[in-house]
Amino acid sequence: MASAAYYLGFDFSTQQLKVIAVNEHLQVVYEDNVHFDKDLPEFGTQGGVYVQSDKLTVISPVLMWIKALDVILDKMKSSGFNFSEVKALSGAGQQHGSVYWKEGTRELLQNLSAARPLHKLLESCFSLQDSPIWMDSSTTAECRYLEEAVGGAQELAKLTGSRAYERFTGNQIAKVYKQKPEVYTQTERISLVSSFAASLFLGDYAPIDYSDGSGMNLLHIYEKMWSGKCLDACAPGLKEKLGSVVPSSSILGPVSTYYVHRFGFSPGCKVVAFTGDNPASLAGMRLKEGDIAVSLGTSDTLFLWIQEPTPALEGHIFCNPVQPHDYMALLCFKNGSLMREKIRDDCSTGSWDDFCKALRSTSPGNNGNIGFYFEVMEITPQAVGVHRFNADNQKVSEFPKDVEIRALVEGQFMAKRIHAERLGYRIMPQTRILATGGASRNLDILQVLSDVFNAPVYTIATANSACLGCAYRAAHGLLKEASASSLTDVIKLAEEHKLVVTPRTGADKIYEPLLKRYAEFESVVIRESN
Ligand code: 5FX
Repeated sequence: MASAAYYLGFDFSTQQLKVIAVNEHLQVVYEDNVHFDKDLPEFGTQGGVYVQSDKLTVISPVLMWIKALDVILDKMKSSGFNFSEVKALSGAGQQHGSVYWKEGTRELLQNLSAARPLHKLLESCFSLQDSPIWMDSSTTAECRYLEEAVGGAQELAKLTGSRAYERFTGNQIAKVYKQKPEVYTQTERISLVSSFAASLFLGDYAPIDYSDGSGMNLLHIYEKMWSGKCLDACAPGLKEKLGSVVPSSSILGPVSTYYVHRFGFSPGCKVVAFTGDNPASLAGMRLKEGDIAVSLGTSDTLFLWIQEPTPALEGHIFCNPVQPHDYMALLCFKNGSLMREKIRDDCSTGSWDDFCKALRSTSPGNNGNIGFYFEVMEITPQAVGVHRFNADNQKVSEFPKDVEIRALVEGQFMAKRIHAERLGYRIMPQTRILATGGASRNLDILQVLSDVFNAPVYTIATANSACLGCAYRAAHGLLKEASASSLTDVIKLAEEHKLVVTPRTGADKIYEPLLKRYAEFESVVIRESN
């Protein structure tokens, strides 16, 4: 019998460690997880983190992540998973978090004894036991300093893809250097959660990949090199501590002999660079050039595949994890389902059926009526409150209920299109909108999405998309060596996305002028909110 080929994807996310194995047809053959709070109660985390008393500092214990890896591999072994068939593995980590390896650890990593679990072997290898993670917002001073050092927020965005954000790693490193200089001095290597996890498999320090590296406010996203200006503004001697950066689909080397002896991995099993969870999701959702994924959840998130980005003060541009010459953008809108549910309750007595009837009984363009609905301070754009404008461009205090419902849904999607285009996104003839999340089950909402973007909408299942994306990336990393194929070629094997709606004829003519007006009113709303 021909031997199987398995590819493993790991996801070191905030609350749990997940693993997925796919076979050579990219079908999932194994899935498991270790939940930090529940399965590793000895660390006493809540939601996988410790929130400090200032409520701004949020950290996670590094050894918890390592122990979770011990536990998940033991579980796989006891369930009979055949590690010897794994041809390649890759993984994802929550973005922005940083790990501080103590002086002298590289040698230890290179000589791991297979007789002991990793968390015992690496017990005293970190100069910081608790890692700052993406939920941390304690570095406002460092952010302002960095922006000033490079000539302003827009300049920093032009270099690194984002203005300074508290959770971005450069600002976190600057805080460690300032507040704990002895820790910084003792540190031999600083990893992201992703490259830290890759290092565990590699038995050596793994380089940071371009895509996750873009979430640090340190990487020049066009030159794909650390920006000297940014490094200097954060801490001295930082370049040496960060190591090199590599394309996200690079093969880093074979798996450490630790895994060969302890779990029966093949010595030929390759470790493909790990990346951030959002870039990994882009791979898992199987986005292609020009595609856009819209996650319609509590908050709405947009993942865009962009070729020529124009970084702005809102949103993030990352190097593309799948195609190294391209980019991806991430945009977050806080008032997503929260707002849709509020208007459903106010205007259609809590019934989605009535909400949809209202969408069907009103026409695209809403006869020129436009609304902004931000129950809480929005991220994109920074604005708050409810603002309504009628066809004569006058501010009005209310709309009839069905007009209100359409104004909300059209407004939410027009904002997405406008902000996507500001980041350099262009709708192309082959563009697909991949919709996911709770509201993607509602075809009338999706019809508006399709009309506003003038593109077909497909629905996709995204449970564990980061983890699955890494199993795909592991396969791609290996196969591209042999045949120079793209991830798109590799994932042809996976199930097709389902086409659910196409734009109505003439929608583009209606929304073109409306989008212009929406953008103008948005500036008014931002001014009024501040
Ligand atoms: C992205 O910029 C984020 O901060 C989060 O989505 C984390 O990656 C979650 F893990």
